[in-house]
Parts: sequence; structure tokens; C-alpha cells
Amino acid sequence: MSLISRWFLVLSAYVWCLPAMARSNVNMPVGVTPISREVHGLHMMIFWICCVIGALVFAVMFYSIFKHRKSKGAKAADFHESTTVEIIWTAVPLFILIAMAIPAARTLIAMEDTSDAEVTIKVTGYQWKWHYEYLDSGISFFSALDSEHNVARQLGSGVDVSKFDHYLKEVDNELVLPVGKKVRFLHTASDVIHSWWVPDLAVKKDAIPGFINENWALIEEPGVYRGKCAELCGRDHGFMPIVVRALPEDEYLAWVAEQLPAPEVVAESESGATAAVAAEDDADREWAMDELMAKGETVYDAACASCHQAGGVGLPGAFPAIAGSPVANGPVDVHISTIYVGVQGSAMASFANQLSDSDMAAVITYQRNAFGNTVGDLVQPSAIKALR
Ligand code: HEC
Ligand SMILES: [Cu+2]
Repeated sequence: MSLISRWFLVLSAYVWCLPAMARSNVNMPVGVTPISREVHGLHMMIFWICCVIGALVFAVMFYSIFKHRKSKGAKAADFHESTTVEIIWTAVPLFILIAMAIPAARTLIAMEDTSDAEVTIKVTGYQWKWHYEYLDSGISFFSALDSEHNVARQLGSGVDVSKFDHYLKEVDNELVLPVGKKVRFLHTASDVIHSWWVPDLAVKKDAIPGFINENWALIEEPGVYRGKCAELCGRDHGFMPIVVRALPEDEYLAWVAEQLPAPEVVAESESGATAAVAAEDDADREWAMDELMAKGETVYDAACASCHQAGGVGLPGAFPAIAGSPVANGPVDVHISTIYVGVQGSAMASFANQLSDSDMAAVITYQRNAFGNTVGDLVQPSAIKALR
């Protein structure tokens, strides 16, 4: 075999592999919903149409430049207003556009059709976490960047990324969804505009305060699908990932049942895990200092550390330190209202609807007695309950 034909073989094998490489590395994902497959199909169809147009236009151009070059004595034609040419170059693109618009419009209409959904999830964007509410079953929770990742990313360039499987793409509470059911999403936000984006579900929708946007997905394969906020929503915009875990229906129903406290067990309130959970959240009893401190640390890491940083050191110019803070070391009612009401016109939002009575009492107590603060007092959950 000659050298040239060998090279030709290598080159053609390489070209042959290109589409497959493109698909796995840089192309948009095919995804796991009927809509995501349609969107991918449209994307590829339009991609190939563009390739053909590009090839044709450049072929004609290079041919003309070469064939009618000056050294061959070519003379430019001198004509104006050729009706035939004008009709052709108007009609041909028009037909191409129509040919692309018809299937694209069909998919767009299908995307908007949220009727007959079997599960409805309200998704609310916060700086910088998501809140999920299962409107059918009443389950609701926040989903924020996993706290280990959150601590790691605050090390800046000192972080060892290799020990994380999905660095900055892991959350504390995953959004669990059933496979094979039409799931409707209602998107909104509580502070600034966010955007809920999960490429494998072909769902990307702006979450705008005061508005509800709709979208839907029918997931066909169980699995874990990751996404993120796709709207520049402030300083930590890059740190509000999304993790969707799609489960077969029976496992999904088991998960739902697990989330909901069984009513008869709560009523017994003698022993058992559920009773313990109820006691843990009880705002009416007296809480001990160490209980509040332990719970407060968990709440702080999950809800406050993204801004006030691990160790309460704050971020100069953006978020005040809690260590030595005049509020955390000052009168307790000011401290409470800072968290309960928030600070108007700042990133310090009201946590009244985000934290339970015991969460809020615990985190306030924790801030007053951690990070070198030694106020020594504590806030009972009943004091927060009284504000509501
Ligand atoms: C989105 C970022 C953000 C989050 C999350 C956040 N804070 Fe703040 N916090 C701020 C900002 C900004 C201020 C400064 C407000 C001002 O005075 O302008 C502040 C101020 C405070 C202060 C007053 C500090 C001082 O000395 O002025 C306290 C106390 C506080 N936050 C507690 C909390 C607690 C408790 C949580 C978690 C439940 C929390 N914050 C979560 C941004 C945040
Ligand atoms: Cu966002």
C-alpha cells in the first residue's frame, strides 16, 4: 500500500468517527424524555442543513473564483436587476426556513402542553438554592450545594477537586421524580431571576419573582440527571446545582411514603423514629443549649455558610462576618429580626418561610455562641413561634 493511500485510510477513519465523537463530547445530550429527543433531532437536522448550505455556497464561491480568475482573462458581467435571480434567492431560503419551522413549531407546541400532568412540582429559585414543593403530596424541601463541596469551593484554588466525583454538581436533597409519568414544573423565584436547567430533560425555564412559568418532562429512563441555574443570579450563581433522581414508579412511591410522616404514628407520640422526629422539631418544649448548638451548626452550614462562609468569617465587602458581629453579639431581638425579617435591600433575605421555629432558634443560638462569640444566651423555638 502506498503511503498516500495509507494516509487516506487513516484520514477517512478519522472523519468517519467525527460524528460519534461530537455526540459524546461536545454535542447537546439526546436526553431521556420524548421532548429532549425531539429537540436533539431538530438540532441535528438543522445542523446538517447548515452543513449542506455551507458546503454548497463555498463550493460555488471557490469554483467561481478559480474558474473566472483574472489571469484567465475573465471579464465581470455587467447586469442589474435580474428578476429570475432575485426570485430564486428569495424563494430558496424561504422554502428552507419553512421546512425547518414546521417541525420546530410542532415541538414548541408540544413543550407548552402541560395538560394531564400526573405530578406537579413547584420550583422556587433562591439566592442560592432551590426549593421544591410536590403539590400533590405536600412534600417540600430546599436543595442546596452539598456542604462538603461548599466548604471545598471556599478554599478557592487550594481545593483538591480529584476527591469529588461530581464537583459542584452535588446537592444535599435531590429532586426525586417518577419514571414514565408526566411531571409538570411550575417555575418561580423569591428574590431575583433564576433559571432551572436540566439538559437531559430538555427543561430550561426562567424562574421570575411574581410569575409562574410552566414546563414538563416525561422521564423514560431511571437515573441521575444534573443541571444548574442558567441565569446570572448574583455572586454565587455558579453554586446552585440541580440533581434529579428518576426512580421507577414503585420506588418513587416508597420514597414519597418515607417523606410523609404516617399520621397514626405521630398521634401515638410514645416511641419510635417518627415520634423522635416530631420531638426534635417541637417548638413548645424547652430546648437545652447543646441541642440548639448541634442543630444550629447543621442549619448554619446548609442555609447561611454560602454567604457568611465556613467559620463565620464573612466575605469583606459582600457578607458581614458572624464572628465578632455586633448583631450576633448584641441584643437578641435585633438578632432575631435580622433573620426572621431579613435586611431590606440586601442579600440577607427573610428566613421566616425557609426555616422552622426550631431551625431559626437553633441557628441564632449557634451564631451567638460559636465562631468565638460568647454571648451565652439561647433562643427557644417558642420565642420564634410567638412571632408567627
Ligand atoms: C444570600 C446571602 C446570605 C445568606 C444565605 C444569609 N445571609 Fe445573613 N447577611 C447577608 C448580608 C448581605 C448581610 C448584611 C445585611 C446588611 O446589613 O446590609 C447579612 C447580615 C446578617 C447578620 C447581621 C450581621 C451584622 O453584624 O451586621 C446576621 C446575624 C445574619 N446575616 C445571619 C444569617 C443567618 C442566621 C443566615 C442563615 C439562616 C444568613 N444570615 C444567611 C447575606 C446572607
Ligand atoms: Cu440562580
